Amino acid sequence: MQVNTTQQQGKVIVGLGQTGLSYARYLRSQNEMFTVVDSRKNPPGLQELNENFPEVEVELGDFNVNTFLNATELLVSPGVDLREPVLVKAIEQDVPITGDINIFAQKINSPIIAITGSNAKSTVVSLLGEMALQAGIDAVVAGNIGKPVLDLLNEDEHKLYVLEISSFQLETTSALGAEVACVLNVSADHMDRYDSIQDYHSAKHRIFQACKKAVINRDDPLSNALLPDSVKRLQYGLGEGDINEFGLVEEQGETYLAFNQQVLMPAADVKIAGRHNLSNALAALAIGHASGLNMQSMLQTLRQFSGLPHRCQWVAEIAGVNYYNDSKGTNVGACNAALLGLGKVNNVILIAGGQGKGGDFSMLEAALKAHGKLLIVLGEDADQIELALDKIIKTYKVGSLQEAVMLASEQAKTGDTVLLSPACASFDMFENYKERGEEFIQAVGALH
Ligand code: UMA
Ligand code: ADP
Repeated sequence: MQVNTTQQQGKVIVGLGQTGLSYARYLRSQNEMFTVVDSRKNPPGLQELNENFPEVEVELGDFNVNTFLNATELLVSPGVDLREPVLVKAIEQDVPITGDINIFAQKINSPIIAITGSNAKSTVVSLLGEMALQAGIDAVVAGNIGKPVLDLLNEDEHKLYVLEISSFQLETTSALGAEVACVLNVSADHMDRYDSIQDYHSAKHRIFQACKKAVINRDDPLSNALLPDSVKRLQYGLGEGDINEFGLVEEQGETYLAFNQQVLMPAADVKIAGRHNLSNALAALAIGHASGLNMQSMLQTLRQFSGLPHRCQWVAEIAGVNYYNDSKGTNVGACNAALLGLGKVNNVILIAGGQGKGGDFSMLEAALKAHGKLLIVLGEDADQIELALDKIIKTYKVGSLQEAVMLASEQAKTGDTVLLSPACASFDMFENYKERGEEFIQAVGALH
């Protein structure tokens, strides 16, 4: 009798990057049979898969619809769009689809702090990870920040999981059940992946499914969750706030972080710079408080945490000009926050550009009018940025980051700030945002 091999394939891993490899390790630990598919001919995880799982069948190139329809379950990587025709067909035919966060949440018993948002996710989850450690709690940070969550299942169960979760990961998550969930903010990003901002917003709000407590950013109505009364809510924002809320208060000319309108610590003692980072500090305090973290440990962390590289990272002062690397500013909202957070009156030379992901660059008009001195654009969507903004600010187009830094240094005067905050993804010219940031740092170093 001829065996129909497609019916034997069991689970199918879609995408062979970091998540795909973590699915493979997980399924192996469960003694499950699986196939791996990737629409690229030479996906990043191929060598590792071949070395560690030589017997596993791998299908590369155009997705084969039969593989998808015959799967007992599809384990989808976040980079793969659920609007892919083969996935649409599989969903229509009720083939079960899941993602790594979904599987993880069903396997562990310890509480999860779940954080999403268009910007500030990595900063806030890192702060919370540090706060928990400072309080002596065995916590681990994972997810979109870089460590695939399923790899945590190979370790002894930790006491607390602080997860950065992207909208892509939330699309395949249906039963998170976080102890505390938060959408930090929503502004247009990944508009090449979503049909509308509403779809993007809906994906983000899946983080609240079955959560016990929700933390809401008062300053961003799109972070507000529609939840039953049984879910406790805690709010934060840059204003004073109400009873049992986190905010900022002014006393004798000084700004303080506050809870319940009572002073906690001077805002000036928060080590990470810029007003947007005060919002991030308050977010971490609110989420940490809702999770039961000790207040003194949290405040101590805010005094010590110096921020992550590539996020408004101070690089150098040369001839009275400060250079900042905000390569992780990969969308318009992030660039806007960096301009508002670091800029003084018309003293910022902004270097922007790359892959715009459908973002609306005209949203930068007000911040550039207030803080911009010059705009230098490069990369795939340079023309689009120039078209949107050259009527309000003098704009130059260049061919490389080195050229941009050189031009910026020639145009800058004492007291100015040169800011790389691209408002775009980096993949047109660089491996990733880290490589772009490193090149910027090198180019600034070469100015000495
Ligand atoms: N692939 C296909 N077909 C497609 C798209 C992708 O086959 O149409 C394949 C690619 O060929 C590649 C594999 O899928 O082989 C890559 O998978 P992936 O893009 O899901 O990336 P991973 O390596 O699994 O990394 C993912 C996250 N990447 C994305 O969401 C794009 C990482 O976030 C995350 O750190 C990692 O899982 C661990 O959880 C990165 C990211 O850019 C940092 N995230 C976006 C962001 O922050 O804006 C959401
Ligand atoms: P994410 O993980 O969501 O990308 P990061 O913490 O890595 O967030 O920060 C990415 C960029 O977002 C930073 O480089 C900065 O430009 C911007 N940013 C940081 N905090 C905020 C905020 N509260 N609101 C808007 N943008 C922010």
